[in-house]
Amino acid sequence: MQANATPADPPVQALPPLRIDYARAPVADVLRDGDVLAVFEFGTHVSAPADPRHVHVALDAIGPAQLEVWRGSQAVTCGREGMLRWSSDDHYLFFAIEVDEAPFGGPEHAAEHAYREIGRLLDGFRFVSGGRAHVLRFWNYLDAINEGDGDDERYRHFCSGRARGIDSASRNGFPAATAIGRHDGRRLLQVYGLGARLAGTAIENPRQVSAWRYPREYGPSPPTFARATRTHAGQLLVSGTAAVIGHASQHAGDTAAQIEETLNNVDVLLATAEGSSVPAAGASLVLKAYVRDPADAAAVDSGIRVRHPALGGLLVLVGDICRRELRVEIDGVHGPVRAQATDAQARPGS
Ligand code: 3EB
Repeated sequence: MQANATPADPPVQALPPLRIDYARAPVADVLRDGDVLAVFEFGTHVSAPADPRHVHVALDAIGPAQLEVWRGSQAVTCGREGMLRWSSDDHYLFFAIEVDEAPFGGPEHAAEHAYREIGRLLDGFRFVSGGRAHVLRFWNYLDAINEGDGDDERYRHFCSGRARGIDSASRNGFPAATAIGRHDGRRLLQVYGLGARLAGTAIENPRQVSAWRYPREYGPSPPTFARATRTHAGQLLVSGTAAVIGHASQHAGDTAAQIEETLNNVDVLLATAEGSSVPAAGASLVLKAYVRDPADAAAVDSGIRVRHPALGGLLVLVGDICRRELRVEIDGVHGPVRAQATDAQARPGS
């Protein structure tokens, strides 16, 4: 099959890309597909997930889509272990945990527990090949993220616990991450993430101080995440990105300027990552935006579409960003998001 390969042909990908889509559909219909690794349902309505691959996050979505769907490329198996849920197509590992803060006395010890539990799953999990899972990405959602002053802010407590618990889950360095606040009043810490058979590469933003090097003024424990992870499938998993330059928030009170600065930071990450590898053919960009004030949603939507007219997908959610002066945060994936590895390999010339 590769007999006619020339140096111009893309290398056969050792890891097929994760497929990511935003949709509005009944969750049960999506879960019937055997290639579905995870379905994230956004909205402040009541939902009681029964399938290990289904996560409900109580952040309202603006616009039609309210589901994010991850698909693998082979049959998916899934299960539960204690508070954890997981699924795998034998290339990727999805995992999720929800921890009630009450028995832990708040977000700090809940976060430490959540990350230790994820670490235990990762220590025990093996793909069929016998290989371990390497974490590429974490998402964190907690209630009232900005409540409490100074070092007593709930986000800072969360960071301290995460920093203590994350060891086993960050054997290859810190992965990309997002941390966003809900306001549903449920003191429930939700952490989910993605691992893969092959480790990713951390990418930092040259315009920003690495989060794990933030100075003391931002809290006793710096946030433990990389600005992005480049995967072996040629995808760039972009962390929650905001209007931060150096370590300082920019354009307080000016949403339009924060949108532009945030998109500048996303562009710099894409450029920095492409400098380190061959850009993926047929790359597309899929973004999720979080707005503190729903009144800013239309401006965020149009600001993103003007800068990225060929956008492959956009989901705008109402959520709190972990610094009070920040009004918008954007995360996403760049790369062959919709392509199916099998198609690309079957028709190399098309
Ligand atoms: C920042 O640049 C904005 O604590 O996991 C962005 C992404 C932010 C992830 C996290 C925090 C986190 O510092 C905040």
